[in-house]
Amino acid sequence: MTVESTAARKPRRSSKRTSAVKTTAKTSAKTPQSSEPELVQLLTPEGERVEHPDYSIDLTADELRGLYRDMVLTRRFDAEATALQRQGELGLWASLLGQEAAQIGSGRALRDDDYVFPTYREHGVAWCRGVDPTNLLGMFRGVNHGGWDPNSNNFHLYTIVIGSQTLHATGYAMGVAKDGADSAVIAYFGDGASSQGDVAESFTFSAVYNAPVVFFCQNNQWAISEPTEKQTRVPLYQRAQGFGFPGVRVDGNDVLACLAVTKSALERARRGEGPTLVEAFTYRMGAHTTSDDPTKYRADEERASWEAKDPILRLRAYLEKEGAADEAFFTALDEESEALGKRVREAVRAMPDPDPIAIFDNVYADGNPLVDEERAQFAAYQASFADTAEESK
Ligand SMILES: Cc1ncc(C[n+]2csc(CCOP(=O)(O)OP(=O)(O)O)c2C)c(N)n1
Ligand SMILES: [Mg+2]
Repeated sequence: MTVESTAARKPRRSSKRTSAVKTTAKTSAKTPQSSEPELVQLLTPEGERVEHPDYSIDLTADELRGLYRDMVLTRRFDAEATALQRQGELGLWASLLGQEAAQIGSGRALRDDDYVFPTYREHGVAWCRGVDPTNLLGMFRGVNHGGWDPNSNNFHLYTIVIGSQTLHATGYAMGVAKDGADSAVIAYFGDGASSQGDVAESFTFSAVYNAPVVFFCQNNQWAISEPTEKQTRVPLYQRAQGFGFPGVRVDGNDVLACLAVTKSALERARRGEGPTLVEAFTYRMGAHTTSDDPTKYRADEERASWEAKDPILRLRAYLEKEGAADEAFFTALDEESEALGKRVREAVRAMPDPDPIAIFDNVYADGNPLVDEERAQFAAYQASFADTAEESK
């Protein structure tokens, strides 16, 4: 079962200028393996454009380069964060390596007035929303509880409690509908989260209330050390059918397909037709977090097979084949990447340690007697060290 296609766009004439190259498909899409469920793909791992009967996309060379730049910079930022954790600058990091296309494709499908509810791994979506990457790192360094104002970019704070943000998104979407707005809401979650009761509840509520929400599941094949087979007996996108809304599986390593499918689902939500489940079929190339060692539970061959489907390499192959990007573009992007890495590194190292007592701030909007008591106890405890320091003088 797939969602409806986006409205057919007017075919554009291709120009000789590379800046106007079209992403017209040259070959017909085939289901990757006949035994596998349908998977929407517009760009093969080899960088060939293919057609899909329900989804079309028509991007300029400029837009294609933009998607490529987003993915490259996101990957560079992610690599820097992993390195910073290894150097003791961050307590933890959850890498998005391998999931750049799912995040940039879906992130670029959004309008500014749409609202995003992420997990803890949506660094690429944050990038698309204009959240400064350095703001993502405060929580992972342990110096704040979030790091940005969700309402500045319509990008909610990272959520660690697995699946809970799908309920927040559903409630928010019901509010959007009541306001009569035509914006949409998107909730990100993982294959593991799909087993949570919260996700099932949000599917039920959003379906019966026709909430304008897109459920974007990045099936990266693993929930820490648990494979997807331990989450479901059916392909995840088919779950939606039982709740009464459409589900679609998209090649999560194909940025064009992720963009087209998410756009279509968002438009459906805007039209008041209710939720859609998008299953982006992808792979977590790195560890679950920097605290995890995936060699303990998965084979090297599996990772290697997904390396051949790399989302960035396939778009680069396409850009080069089409003459849509030249060496100067790639060189300039390399330099921009290094500058981003340096900026992030310096910003993290310069983050001031918070006053320990600040942990009690913002627990309740209007204060709470128990929290006040705990704050006072902690203040006395801290003051006891000052006395000791005085005595030892
Ligand atoms: C309610 C809840 N249960 C358990 C955990 C511990 N936990 C953290 S990440 C994770 C796995 C999530 O897997 P998935 O949803 O596939 O997302 P991924 O990490 O692969 O992006 C678990 C079980 C948690 N954070 N919250
Ligand atoms: Mg997962």
